[in-house]
Amino acid sequence: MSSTPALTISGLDVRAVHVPMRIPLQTSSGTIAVAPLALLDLHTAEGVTGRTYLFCYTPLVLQPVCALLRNLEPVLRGQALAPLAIDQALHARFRLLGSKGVVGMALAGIDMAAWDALARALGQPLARVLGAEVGEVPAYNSCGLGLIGAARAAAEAETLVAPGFDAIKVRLGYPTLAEDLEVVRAVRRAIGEKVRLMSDYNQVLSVPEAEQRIRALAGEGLEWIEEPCVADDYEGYARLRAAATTPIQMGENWWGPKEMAASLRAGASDLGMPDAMKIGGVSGWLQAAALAQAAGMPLSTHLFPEVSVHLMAATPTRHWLEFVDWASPLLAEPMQIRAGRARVPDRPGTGIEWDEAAVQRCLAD
Ligand code: SMN
Ligand code: MG
Repeated sequence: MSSTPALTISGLDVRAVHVPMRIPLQTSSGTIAVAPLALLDLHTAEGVTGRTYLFCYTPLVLQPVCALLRNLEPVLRGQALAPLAIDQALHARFRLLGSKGVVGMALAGIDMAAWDALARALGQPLARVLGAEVGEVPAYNSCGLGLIGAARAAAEAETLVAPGFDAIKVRLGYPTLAEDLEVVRAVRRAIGEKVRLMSDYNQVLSVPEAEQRIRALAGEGLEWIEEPCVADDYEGYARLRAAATTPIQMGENWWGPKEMAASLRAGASDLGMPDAMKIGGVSGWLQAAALAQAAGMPLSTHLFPEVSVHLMAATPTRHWLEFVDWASPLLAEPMQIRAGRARVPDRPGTGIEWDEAAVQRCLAD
């Protein structure tokens, strides 16, 4: 029997890019028209390279994330490529500062790139290395449908279902409940009864406002109502949830599995949707998937569809993959969704390869 040699990390290349979004996203906390991405290439002495990207939300944070990653390169060089051990050691190194925010983003990037390198070295898709089958997962189209008013939202909704999606997400949090209702009804008329409609408030309501709006939306057939209030008010969410008939969704702001565990203990939501970056990369996701399994909670993903499709395949309570195409312009083989389903790519690792010419065009520094 042959054995695969252990790998040793030899370097980390980090590049900052600004990728124009096909459909800019207007949320209740501002418009995102350009995706600020940090691209990671984690090299090993054996010639295998692991890749991933981080979505930095705002250009203001892109360079600090890249600078921290570059500062970590000497720490990583010479380390054995064992993602769980690296993750533990890096979190220990930042224990006094804490590992949320920029630190958490950088550590998650290293973790995702390390898992990608490991799976590539084994010649298997990441999902298979995690013990999952390489199959399909249901995906909803989350590109666009920002706060653009009823008429534009209805027209955009039609373009989002056109490629074969049977689920999409609309952003809410207009100044009035009447406008929220008008938008939901206009989108529903445009897509018909069969398409599932998720909704997202991006934390804009107070708990009393949320109670009122959630009650008013009860008959609209929404698949879920996401982040109605500030994300860390787990007690407030528990009160809302007790009064709601539509499932309450949250999780994209759980910084690590411990925050998810606290949210579950409080009974804050019916559904969970950790973000692959904020939850702590692949290593953090594995813990999140176990927590969800123990709690019987359906788990969806947030952004990063290329990595998340592997994570979903390995999640016993898998629910919906959030599809966004924000990194697609940089990828040699962008993710394809067929009939509303995302397929785990049957390639080693996550399947992320850069389109180098496109990367060069988008370089931010
Ligand atoms: C979202 C995430 C990231 C940027 C803008 C909006 C949104 C979602 O909360 O869940 O897609
Ligand atoms: Mg959201």
